[in-house]
Amino acid sequence: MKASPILGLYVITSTGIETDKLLSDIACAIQGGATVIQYRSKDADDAVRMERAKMLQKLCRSHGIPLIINDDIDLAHRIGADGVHLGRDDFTIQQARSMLSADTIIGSSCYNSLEFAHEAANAGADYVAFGSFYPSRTKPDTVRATPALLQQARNTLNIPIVAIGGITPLNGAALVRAGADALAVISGLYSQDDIEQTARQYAQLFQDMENTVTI
Ligand code: TZP
Ligand code: MG
Repeated sequence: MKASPILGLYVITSTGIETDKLLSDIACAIQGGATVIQYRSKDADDAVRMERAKMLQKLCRSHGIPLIINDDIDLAHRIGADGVHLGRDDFTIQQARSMLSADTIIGSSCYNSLEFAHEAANAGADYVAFGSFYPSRTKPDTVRATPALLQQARNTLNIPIVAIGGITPLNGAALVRAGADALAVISGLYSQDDIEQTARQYAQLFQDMENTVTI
């Protein structure tokens, strides 16, 4: 599945909800235009994580979009996930690559560090993520990244760039213009009553950008 680009609306699962709700929220996000899903679990035990990951994988596969597992290389390996996303405190990219198949997508959190992003790219990361760009309800204590950093990254990296942190359909346009290939979102999506419609608004930002570029 490596050919799948990390491009567009990248939706991360919500925590602290039942499996049915988790799946139905993601189904709505996909209907609205999500193009990448990440399973991020901070609360469930191993058995529940495995069950949820497999169900999400089935859902994503039925729509031809990649499922990325946050942090947990073992889980990614066991279900044959399309990808894994690593933070600075998780495994290194080299360790992940040695444990996963060559075509597994590996993403790396780079916070606000272009240097870290270059290291990740050189180590074989398939995409990098920067953030938080705006105050994040999900991760209030993160460092702040800027659109200028995205522009620099755009000019010096040739792998997809993901922006994360407090992104809404309103403030996301500036990040797409600055060079983000994908917007990763949690609360900006789930805080809204209509997840499908909100996902559509995020997806529209990429459509708008395409229209601007081709005019
Ligand atoms: N990494 C940086 S900010 C963040 C993560 C996982 C949380 C993003 O969630 P939200 O709710 O879209 O700000
Ligand atoms: Mg992590």
